[in-house]
Amino acid sequence: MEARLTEILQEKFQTGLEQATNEQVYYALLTLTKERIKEGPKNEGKRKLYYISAEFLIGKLLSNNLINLGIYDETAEVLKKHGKKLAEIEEVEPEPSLGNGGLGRLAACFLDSIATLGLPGDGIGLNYHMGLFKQVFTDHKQDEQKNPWIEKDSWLNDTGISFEVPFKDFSLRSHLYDIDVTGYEGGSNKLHLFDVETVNDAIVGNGINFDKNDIRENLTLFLYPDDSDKAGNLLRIYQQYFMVSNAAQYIIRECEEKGYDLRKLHEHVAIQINDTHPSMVIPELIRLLVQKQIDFNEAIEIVQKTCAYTNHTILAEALEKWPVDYLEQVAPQIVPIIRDLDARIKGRYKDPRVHIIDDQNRVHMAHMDIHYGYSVNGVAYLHTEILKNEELKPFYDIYPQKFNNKTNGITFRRWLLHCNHELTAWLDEKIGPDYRKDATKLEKLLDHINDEETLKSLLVVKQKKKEDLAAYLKETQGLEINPNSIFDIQVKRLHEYKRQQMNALYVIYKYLEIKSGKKPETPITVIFGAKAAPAYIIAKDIIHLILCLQELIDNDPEVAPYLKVVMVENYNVTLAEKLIPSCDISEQISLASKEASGTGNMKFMLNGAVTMGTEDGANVEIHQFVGDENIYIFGESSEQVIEHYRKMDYNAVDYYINDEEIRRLVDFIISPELLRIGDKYLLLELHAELIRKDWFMTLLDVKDYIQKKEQAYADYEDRMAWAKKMVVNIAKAGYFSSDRTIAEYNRDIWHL
Ligand code: OX2
Repeated sequence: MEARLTEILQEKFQTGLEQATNEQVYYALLTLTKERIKEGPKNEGKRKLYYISAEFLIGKLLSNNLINLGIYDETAEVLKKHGKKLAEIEEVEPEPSLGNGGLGRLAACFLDSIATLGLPGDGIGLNYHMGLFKQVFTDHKQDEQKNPWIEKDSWLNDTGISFEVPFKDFSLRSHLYDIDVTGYEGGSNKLHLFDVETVNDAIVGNGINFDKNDIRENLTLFLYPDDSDKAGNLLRIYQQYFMVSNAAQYIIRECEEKGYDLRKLHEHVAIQINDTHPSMVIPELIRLLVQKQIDFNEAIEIVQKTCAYTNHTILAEALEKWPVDYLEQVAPQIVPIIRDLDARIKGRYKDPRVHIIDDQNRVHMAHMDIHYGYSVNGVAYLHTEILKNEELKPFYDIYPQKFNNKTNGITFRRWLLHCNHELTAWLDEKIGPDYRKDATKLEKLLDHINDEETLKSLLVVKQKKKEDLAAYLKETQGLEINPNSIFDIQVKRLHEYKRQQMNALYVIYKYLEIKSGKKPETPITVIFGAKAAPAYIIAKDIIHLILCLQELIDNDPEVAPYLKVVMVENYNVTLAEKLIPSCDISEQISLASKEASGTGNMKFMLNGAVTMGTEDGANVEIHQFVGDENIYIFGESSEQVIEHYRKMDYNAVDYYINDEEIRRLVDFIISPELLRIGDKYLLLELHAELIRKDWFMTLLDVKDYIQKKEQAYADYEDRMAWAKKMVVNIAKAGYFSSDRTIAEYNRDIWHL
């Protein structure tokens, strides 16, 4: 390894390891790693999976690839010998910005596990040049900036493969780039990212503005471009159709190259439709098969036996419904197919709730997936039950056999081995390395739960990670946090249903308590990280409130020694890898029934944080695994919440009027202290929203939440008892390995 690295440095930069800069070493390691992957085994088989997704939030790849190739330690050693630190070299790598949140990160974890299990399965998506926006804070507000991440030398390999994608008035040529996906001590697969040959980065002006109508130049610029107007909606349809047409053409081409009979496509191909963004692959694949002289009815049957759909949310606004005339304007060739698919359903079922095209002439993408795919899955037990019994009940009545649950998981390579070397070493020492290949082996930890040395050394590991985070935030963001405080962390996209606003109300509560003389025994640091969709006003107001609270508390000498609030800027995978290992309390406080699964909850648990959560998503399963003693559960249940929606009996204003304590916290949002710091209009807007609308029932659960947090902070004081909770959380995390999830997908859906 050392010899080759030296050689590459000579060839590329005419320098040696000692003299090379961190940048030069990074690019040399990039080259070396790509060579190793190329020489290594590839996963193959008779049936292959194609996981189509609008997002792949893959994070930096160098360290993960080194770990998976089994050369991480060797590389670190070699570098050390020459006065270099691998951790510093990692910093050089730009983070690909190809995803938004849990859905995209899940896709990345899945690719890792698919490769690790030796299954033939590739990802297919788009190569967004600016990705999701980069978040910067100015005047306590979120600003969006472009986030270019593609460099001349990167993980992208130019394949030279290109397809023609026909739109109504023009067509576009694609260009395919591949990223190798390594498995842990296993074979590799690929992530295929399609780009447009004519894309033009230069049309992006200030912030993230660009001409939405110039499809030839803008199609692969941004992930989730603003869709608050018609041009934005059309652009999203252009992106989706471009993605799936390329996917379908690529899949057919691969099958033809291998000499497969396209009439038996389903014997060789499984397509997983990740949420509804890729749903148009169904009519597109039918169209292309018909072009290959396959009979229309037969093409439908083939596609039906090939495609499976994953649902990630019950939030109505996220279930895509495209107006037929928008589809006509973008890709008219698939509209007659969709109409035909719909007519067949209308002929069979009277119930308008299962029709594909509704009476307002909109295409319900999920409905098309369910009728014309062979599997529908939710992403956690509770979520799948809600799909079957509430949201998609009319479909479940027709096709009970299609519905199945696949509780999400996370890859332990990134979320333990890579991000927490100290905990990994501690585990190796306590229980040996078997858990690396079989995560359920973590349970062996329970044998040591009464061993004082074990508990103490675990607390030492946690303390080290807190110090690491403090140093990192100081260096990269200029934020100062106290490593001897409790780290209470909520990091995820900003959305009202996730209820960052409820956590902010807790901060207000604590601030007022401290002002009245009640000081916490151990200081508390509440950390937030979240991006708000650029057009989501209330989400941005919540960020504004948090940033105002941060300033207020920082400048109050009475409070600052005991309480600190920080919102980290531009929360992304790289930051998550630093935040999660340091966490004591993991905030998973969505309104019950609304968070389909959550995956951050699993990452925190694995790293020894204790969950503060509602009975929602995968929290329900975490609760079952760790037991009442090792999790803080609060708030109304999903049944109760669903009942409130059904009866429409939740009125935030009643809580506000009738409960003096709640009123005091909510009114603090428009207190003179905060109005002096923040934007009066935004704070008033949020205040009014909480009282008049509060769609996600913050005020319903806030008091129970406060009480449970107080309980958790009090329990934290007994360090040994707390360490036991940490041990149980780590020991029980094995179920949430994405290796388990993928094994289930393969057993029940893909049959690779
Ligand atoms: C997210 C869900 O909100 C989250 O609960 C889940 O863990 C994740 O998907 C992975 O399944 N966009 N993001 C999601 O759903 C949608 C739509």
